[in-house]
Amino acid sequence: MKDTYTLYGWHLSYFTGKALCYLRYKRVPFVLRDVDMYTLLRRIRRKTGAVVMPVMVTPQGEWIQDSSVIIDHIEARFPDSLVLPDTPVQRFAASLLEAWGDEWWIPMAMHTRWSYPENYALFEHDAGSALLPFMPGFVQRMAVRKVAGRLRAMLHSVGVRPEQFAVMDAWMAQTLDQLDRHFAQQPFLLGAHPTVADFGLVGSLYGHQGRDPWPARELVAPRPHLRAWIDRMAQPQDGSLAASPLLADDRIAPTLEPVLRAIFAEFVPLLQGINAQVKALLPQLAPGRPLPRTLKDVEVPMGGGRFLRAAIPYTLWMAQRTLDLYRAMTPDEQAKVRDWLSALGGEALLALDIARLRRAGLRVIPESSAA
Ligand SMILES: N[C@@H](CCC(=O)N[C@@H](CS)C(=O)NCC(=O)O)C(=O)O
Repeated sequence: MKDTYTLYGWHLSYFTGKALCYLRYKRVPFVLRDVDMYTLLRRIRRKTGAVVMPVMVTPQGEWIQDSSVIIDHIEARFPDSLVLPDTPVQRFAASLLEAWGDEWWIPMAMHTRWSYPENYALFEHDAGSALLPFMPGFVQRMAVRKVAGRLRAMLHSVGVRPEQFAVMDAWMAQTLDQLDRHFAQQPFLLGAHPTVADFGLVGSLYGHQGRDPWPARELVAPRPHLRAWIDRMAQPQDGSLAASPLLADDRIAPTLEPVLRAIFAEFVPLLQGINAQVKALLPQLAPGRPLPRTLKDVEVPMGGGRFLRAAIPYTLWMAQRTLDLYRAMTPDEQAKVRDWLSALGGEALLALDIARLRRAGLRVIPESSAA
């Protein structure tokens, strides 16, 4: 067991699903350990400064928090089936899709779980036995009620507000249809093996829409190609998958275009809105201080409607990762990315101009003000 990694998390958890599918695909020797109350409130808090999951512990005893940093860590040590494409457009698109899957989908995941009471029994069972494995059921249920209360308290902030349900439902129906059509043609988002794009998107779809009873039955089961993709992501049976190619010539499948256009029309305005608030705050921020976890509301397009959610500065750190990949490219590669972006209406992404950010748990610290 000396080379074994430990992933602390729950199947219920968005970002645990992402890290879990990734570690399985990479064939990394690891065990998934449930997070109990002591681990969540004491060990993880002490090691990472946040009450959060997933966290991965390396064979050397290092605690790594954040699914993207977990992926970075493993990619550097297991170079066999890399999940960031080599070619410029696919590389940039994969990273952008990861950020979108991680951040844009949070309201969808929270809505499909918490707006439908029938999902609670699974949450209560799984979270209860994970949190307090040796306690009687009624004590477990009390502990779960507390955790559920904490999560429900976040609903308004992430945009899960009754007056927005119709817009979210319409958006989800349309996007899930687009993804179902795409997966009817392609095994994964960019071709025949998964990339960070797939791991980002599977966060919401594995633990929430794909596993909670209401959305699994009402949203995912009617879309069999989407269901099959979630299952492929969760159980990558075939070790030869990594050798299967992405689309040739740095192409992106036309079936993904509607999704990408929506990202440029919706997610990029979200980034712009968050960035504007962060810029306005910078002059008042003491050096080395993290930005608040959430700021004021941002209003963005969503499908045919409008959507309000609180700005989360962390989201800019994910966008910074994508823009860093662009900055590291040769001028020729950058030109290819720019051409691709302008064909899909996405040039504004490159003009974002984010103040350099460092991550600290679930928060970010502007480097210009860092001590
Ligand atoms: N961006 C982080 C996010 C981790 C995260 O938000 N985890 C959720 C569970 S899926 C959590 O623990 N949230 C607690 C909180 O937001 O206070 C990652 O990629 O790992």
